[in-house]
Amino acid sequence: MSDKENLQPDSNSKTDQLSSYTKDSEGKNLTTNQGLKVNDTNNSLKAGERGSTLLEDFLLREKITSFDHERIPERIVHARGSAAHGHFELYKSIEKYTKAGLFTDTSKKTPVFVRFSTVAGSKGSPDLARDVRGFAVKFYTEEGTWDLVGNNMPIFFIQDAMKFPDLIHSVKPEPNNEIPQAASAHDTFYDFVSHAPETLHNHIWAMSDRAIPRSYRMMEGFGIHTFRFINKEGKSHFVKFHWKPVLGVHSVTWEEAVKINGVDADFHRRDLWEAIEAGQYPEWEFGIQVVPEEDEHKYDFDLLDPTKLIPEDMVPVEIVGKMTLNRNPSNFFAETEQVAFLPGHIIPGLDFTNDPLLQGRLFSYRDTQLSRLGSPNFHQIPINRPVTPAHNNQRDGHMQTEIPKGQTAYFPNTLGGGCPHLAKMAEGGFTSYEERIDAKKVRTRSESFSDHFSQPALFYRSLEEWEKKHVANAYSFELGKCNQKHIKERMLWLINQIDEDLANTVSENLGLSIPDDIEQPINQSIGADADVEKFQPSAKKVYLEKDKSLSQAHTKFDSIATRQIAVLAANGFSMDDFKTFTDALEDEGAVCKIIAPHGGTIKCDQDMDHEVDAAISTTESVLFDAIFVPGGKDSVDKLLKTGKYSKFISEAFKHCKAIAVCNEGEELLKNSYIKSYDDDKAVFVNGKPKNFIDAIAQHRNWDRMEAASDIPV
Ligand code: HDD
Repeated sequence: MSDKENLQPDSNSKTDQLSSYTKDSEGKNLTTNQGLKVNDTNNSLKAGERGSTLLEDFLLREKITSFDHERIPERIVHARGSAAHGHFELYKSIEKYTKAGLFTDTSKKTPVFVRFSTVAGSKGSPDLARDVRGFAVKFYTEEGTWDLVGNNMPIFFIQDAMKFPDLIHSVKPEPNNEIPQAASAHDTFYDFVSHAPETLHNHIWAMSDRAIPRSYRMMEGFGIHTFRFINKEGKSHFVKFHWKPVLGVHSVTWEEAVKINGVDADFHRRDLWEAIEAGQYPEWEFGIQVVPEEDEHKYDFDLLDPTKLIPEDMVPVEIVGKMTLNRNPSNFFAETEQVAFLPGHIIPGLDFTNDPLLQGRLFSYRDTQLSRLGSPNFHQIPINRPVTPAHNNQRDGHMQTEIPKGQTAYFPNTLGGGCPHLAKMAEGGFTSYEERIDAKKVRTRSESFSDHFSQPALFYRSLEEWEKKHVANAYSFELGKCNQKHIKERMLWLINQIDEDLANTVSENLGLSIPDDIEQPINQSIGADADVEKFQPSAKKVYLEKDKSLSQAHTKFDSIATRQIAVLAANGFSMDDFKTFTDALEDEGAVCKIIAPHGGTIKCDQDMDHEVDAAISTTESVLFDAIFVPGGKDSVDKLLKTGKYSKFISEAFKHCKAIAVCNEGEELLKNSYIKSYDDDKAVFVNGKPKNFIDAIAQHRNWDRMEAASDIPV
């Protein structure tokens, strides 16, 4: 602990607390960890100029020992992640459902720390892997810390925590050769998936565009499990939690994802960081789906089954608050790496349900922090400290940093005045919801968990044609990467249970036929002596034809804020064109970047210097949302001489992005691989900035997808 950093204008109880732990070396001497001022940190102590290094060299030993132990184990899952600080605000009290302070007092701003992640890859893996994204939120409330540890998909792969190690072992790199990194497209994953039909729902989401988001800022978040809200009267309601991004839900295409991973493996990390640094704070609205206790058995699926969502058409999401991320961490390791999320961290007004996946998580997360952070005192690490004081009789352990005073460390006591004393419920004391239980102790799975096909089918039916095509391509890619024919055939049989057209397309791409007489996909989620017939997946049901919320075609398309626009220009570009477009784009919050044949500056036709944001050799089309080419003969002639500009614009067209060109700028379109753009609703030749802006807000012109697919870049 040392110098206080200046409090920032957006400070809150958590950032104030963290500031007392931050240190700033500006203007300070270099010292040892003991505060001894160091005169030379470049040379070890030697027996003569060319002699051996002395054991005595305590400066060398301290420096090297610290370095040798810098690394801690990476997270077993979700190792790759990025995080930010912010706050949560409540729009309206929901005290009829919960007594939690953050949900009843609209004047409160609750500090949050949020970490986004991929699941399968290592800490250094690329951001654009096809994968589920973690969406973990730590609410530092006045009643204690609440961790909502969710994902960007509303369901999970498995129904019981007991299978989690199997799921993860199957998707991680194969144990004999540690291949492939951050990829599910391999035999062991599909060996597992094809024998565990409960995975199919989350799996089809992972095959959809949701698994390759455009930005962390443009994806939804879900608590997944059904939780309980408990109100002041002690009444319980079931609840599912949702985060809805204010910028809408948008993704890149698989082909872009593959390229982005090569060009900028930190694409999502950089995007989050830069948006916050630029003051374009990411925001999500917080929504709840509430189901009264008495409706627990009303649905065609079991609310305790984490592989099922509650369609929003059946139970609408009620928006009750908003989260804003407005501050980047000061230190990646201290905050983003050391933050420890535990689904078991809850507060009065919330409780768990018997979802068997959630129940197992309640054990796993505390346990994993012990090996990751090394001590049961991980809650004392600044980022993990609650903003309310913690008092109990837990003591000692590695890296204890607190000095508890007094003679007693037990309860009850008289010598310590009975302190710390228990909290009555009226004082905010936590008690578990008194759920009635009258059951046999059994190791089994509920039969109500056996419907594995209805919801993947609902998801697929709800998608637009372009989304369906992406799903078919993803299955074809992933299974195409598998070597074992029997695994692919089993998968084809299962996909066929979801949708026949989908299975036909994938089978054609794989060059395999869909087996109609394979051994039934015996659900291996049962014990060796269980009644196999009883646990077969039940027949597909259609209780809802479509649910709009499942398709990205129905998200928000009303903003171009934070969108990255490449302005292709060289010396002599038209200042009028440039100003007309970039002013309009920047007024709407877009970020325009000049991509020139070289770095430094370029001159416009009015002889003004303009800073170049990137030389064409250092950047790629896939990093941008749209392209603008101002006119100016000299400029365009230079661009035409550099082949990469043609690739740049062709690629943007292929990926269905908006393109605007002015005057001579059209030559770039004519000299690209684009065959026809006359009738394209997102290509503008001497068009109005407003129309270009509207097209960018649409994210992509998917109507172009088929026509652009033969572009060879
Ligand atoms: Fe988990 C990390 C999300 C099931 C065991 N999980 C972790 C993180 C997220 C999730 C977002 C990263 C947190 C961070 O940023 O530090 N996990 C989920 C969701 C699940 C889920 C949404 C199902 C609904 N997880 C799950 C199960 C188990 C685990 C069933 C074990 C039985 N998860 C872990 C873990 C991790 C973890 C091994 C690794 C690092 C950590 O906990 O802190 O304990």
